[in-house]
Amino acid sequence: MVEIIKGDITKLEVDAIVNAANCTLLGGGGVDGAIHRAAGPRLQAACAMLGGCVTGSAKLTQGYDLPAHYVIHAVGPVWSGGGKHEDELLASCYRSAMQLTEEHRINTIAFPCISTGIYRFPFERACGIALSEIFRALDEGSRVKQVYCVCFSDEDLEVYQKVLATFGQPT
Ligand code: AR6
Repeated sequence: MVEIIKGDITKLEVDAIVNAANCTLLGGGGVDGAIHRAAGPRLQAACAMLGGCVTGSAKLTQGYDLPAHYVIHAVGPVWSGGGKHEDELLASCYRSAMQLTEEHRINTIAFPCISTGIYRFPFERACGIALSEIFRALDEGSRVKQVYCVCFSDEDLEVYQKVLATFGQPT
């Protein structure tokens, strides 16, 4: 089941939340900053051991002080017009995150809208890519039972739900 919800991803009681991180994995602004603040300093210490992460990929840590058990740190592309493989790199983030759910027995997962804030990826386009990859993983027999796509504003929620409706699943 895929649900689009509005809220603060750091509050969700799920097996894993996904972070919109950068290549250093050492924290930043936006949802990354919020996740690091809520998880406490042990998250930064764990991230420092990971040696960074390439764009389009993802790495996993514990959730520490978060209600979520794990954080999957995914590095989305910076939008620079669409000619630098941004679509493929964003899709690859979602695929990498869904792959980690298989390896770590994750049944419930929440994604923020990766790359659509500081990295400026066009929002509606990002929603379509996210849902394509999420539904592909579910169709291929993923163990995940529940996926939340978390929006931070009413406007984003409305757009994301409109895109979900085009995938044939009721909102
Ligand atoms: N819960 C859910 N969504 C949120 C939250 C929250 N607490 N806070 C922000 N968003 P961004 P990016 C939404 O900028 O574009 C960092 O510095 C926000 O409205 O967090 O991938 C990293 O270290 C937007 O829709 O991530 C990188 O350097 C979405 O989360 C860079 O920003 C993603 O916005 C990554 O940029």
